[in-house]
Amino acid sequence: MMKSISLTQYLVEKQREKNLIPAELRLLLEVVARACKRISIAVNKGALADLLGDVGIENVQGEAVKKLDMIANETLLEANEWGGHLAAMASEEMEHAYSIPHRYPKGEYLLLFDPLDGSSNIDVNVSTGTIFSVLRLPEGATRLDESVFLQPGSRQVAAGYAVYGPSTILVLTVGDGVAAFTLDRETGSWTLTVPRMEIPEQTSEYAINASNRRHWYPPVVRYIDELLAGSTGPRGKDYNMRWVASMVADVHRMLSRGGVFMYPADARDPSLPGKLRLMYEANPMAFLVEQAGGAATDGRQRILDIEPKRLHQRVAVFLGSRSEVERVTAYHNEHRNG
Ligand code: AHM
Ligand code: MG
Repeated sequence: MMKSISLTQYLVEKQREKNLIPAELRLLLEVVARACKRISIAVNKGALADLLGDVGIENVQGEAVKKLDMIANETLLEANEWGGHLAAMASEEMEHAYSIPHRYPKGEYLLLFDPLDGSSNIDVNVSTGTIFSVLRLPEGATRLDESVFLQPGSRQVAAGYAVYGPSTILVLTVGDGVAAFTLDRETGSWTLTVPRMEIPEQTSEYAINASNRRHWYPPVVRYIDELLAGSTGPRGKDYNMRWVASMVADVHRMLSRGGVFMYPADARDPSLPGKLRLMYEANPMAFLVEQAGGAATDGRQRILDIEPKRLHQRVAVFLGSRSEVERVTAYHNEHRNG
């Protein structure tokens, strides 16, 4: 039988081989993984522990907060505030950055997260997940406010997600490929199950919420219509569509067997450049996807090159198999250039 490798062993070895994970970063990643384990247990208990349904308030995005959204957020904050590895945290569920309480030492990293992504799936027993992104505190930063987080995604030192599905799986990059760890509920440990995830360059599967079609801009309509035309259209082959409405689950499928995931900007509210949030949804997913050999753009430029202006800013997202992302991005550029 093959010897199993734990998350801790993987992190220690990555440090030994490539000097990529200093002790503070390892502590941070292990604490995040431990918090995800707790969240997984809560998601799993669901109605048995009266954990389904809304809290009765709206978050900064104007969305109803679910009980599990709040529990996941508090779990991540509590787990991470005392270790001395972080300078501050930011979350989809909190309007402002969270400073580490004065009673604890501060470290040099910043943690951003979407504590429970895909919240609309909580009450219907469909996969949800936690997405996280790790940045360094900029040198010379004096105030630990929102501004310290406003760094392009290319500066992330680590990113990942946990998907709470039939298995709980943690997918992680520290900038040297993407690895997946499955939670062994009997031993409580994260076990390396996919040492290197790779997205095939070609695909015949895509993910988009097609109910928004009437709001899409022309490049998206053009691209999707070509996929729908299948073997009788310009692409000359049939495509399959899947939409879980949990970005973690859709991206996990894509990292596992290829595909292209899209949440474009649309005409519903022209002031919003898409639905997904740059700092704790698009950036960490773009980092993972690029590390797995795929591509990620907003229809114009590489997501990881975007200079963020606000903590909760939204962005259009096209990510996955390189050839498809390049094509849909080219359609946007052609449209812009008339
Ligand atoms: P959330 O962070 O509030 O859960 O919203 C993000 C989710 C993504 O996981 C998913 O891809 C998308 O919203 C689904 O949107 P829609 O409801 O339009 O299908
Ligand atoms: Mg989300």
